[in-house]
Amino acid sequence: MSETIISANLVASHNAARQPDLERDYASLGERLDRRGIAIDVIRDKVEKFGVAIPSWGVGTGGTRFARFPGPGEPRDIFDKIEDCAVIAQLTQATPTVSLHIPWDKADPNRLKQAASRFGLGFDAMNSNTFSDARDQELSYKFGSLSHADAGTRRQAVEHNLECIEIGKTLGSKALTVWIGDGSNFPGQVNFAKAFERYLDAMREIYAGLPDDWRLFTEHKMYEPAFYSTVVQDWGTNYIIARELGDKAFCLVDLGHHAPNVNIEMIVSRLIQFGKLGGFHFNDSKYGDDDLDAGSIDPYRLFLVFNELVDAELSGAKGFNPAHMLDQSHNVTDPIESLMLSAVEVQRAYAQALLVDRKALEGFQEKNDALMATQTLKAAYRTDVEPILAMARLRTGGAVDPVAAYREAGYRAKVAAERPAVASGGGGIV
Ligand SMILES: [Mn+2]
Repeated sequence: MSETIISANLVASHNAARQPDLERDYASLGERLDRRGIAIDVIRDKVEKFGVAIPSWGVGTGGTRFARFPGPGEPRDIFDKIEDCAVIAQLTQATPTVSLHIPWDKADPNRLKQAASRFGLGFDAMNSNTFSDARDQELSYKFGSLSHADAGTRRQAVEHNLECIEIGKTLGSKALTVWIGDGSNFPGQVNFAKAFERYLDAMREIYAGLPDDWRLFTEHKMYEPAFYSTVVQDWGTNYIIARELGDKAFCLVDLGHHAPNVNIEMIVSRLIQFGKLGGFHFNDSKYGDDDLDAGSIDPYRLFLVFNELVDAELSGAKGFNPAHMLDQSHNVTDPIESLMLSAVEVQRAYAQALLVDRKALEGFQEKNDALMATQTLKAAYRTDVEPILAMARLRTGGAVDPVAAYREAGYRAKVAAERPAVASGGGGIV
């Protein structure tokens, strides 16, 4: 039995007070879904099994390139971060794993494993960092890493990624995510083709160091920090990378890493169709890579992404096994609260997508009935699935209302007393 950080008695009394209303709401929704030929318990079971990883860097307060305003009780190190992640997992029962970032989270891997398993947490994909310089690093990444003009700098970046794999092996991770900030800020600064060729050569070396049961995720991002050209800037480039490297290489889609108005759900469909969808970094944005909470700006888009994922799941698309992870920056909210609600939002989109009448949708598509086809999606999206999500949490030991339980527990005030405030800290977002 894993340890819990929030008192189990507190969660139990929180739930007891809400259970009668929840049971009525669940029964009522169950009856309405039954009329649509949907068994509510089947949806709930799938939601209970659905997990999304928490990024270790997400539990600290984020910032912008102008400033960072630290919050109270920020984690001081990876062990504090693991405790914050344990709170999120306990109350939502939706985040069974943590995704580590090296070197930010560097510590004795056996200690890390022990700290996480105390709370029943596992480790998701490892994340390397060659977009900033670590302390005591010999060569700088100011002008790039895996695509750098200098062979020595590329070698250093390759070695770092191989080290991430080694650490991950001890932790039980099964994937490495690589995102680089390489690119240029001025026309003419970099030769596009040469930089990409150098990147591919370096990635081939990293790929060669991957255990047989691991996957390599490459993450594209249109711009920032390189504001003129970026080496891995779009899904087309990312697809080329995955195809060039081999069967263990897949594309990772961060929802904030596209141009405005880009049809992300169609990109997702393409990657599924050609067996190269590796996983997601969920977040939301209004303008660019805003890294806002999942579903906070455009929940319908999140639903449409999940519509593609559920379609692939139900049709048994070959090799379909995407990794789910949040990747957000919390500048003005309590990161634990934002991450709890974001995990729930991702579950919500999944549950809604499970409600799509796919047979009817296919019929409308075949008959070119655009209006009814789109209404079929809307009917699923408009369904308030909150009772399903809350019931899943209740049954698995989470809190019916995670934020309310978290506030009742006074966790933030407690850790604020234990963890001294820091003026600034690592808050990079990728
Ligand atoms: Mn990301």
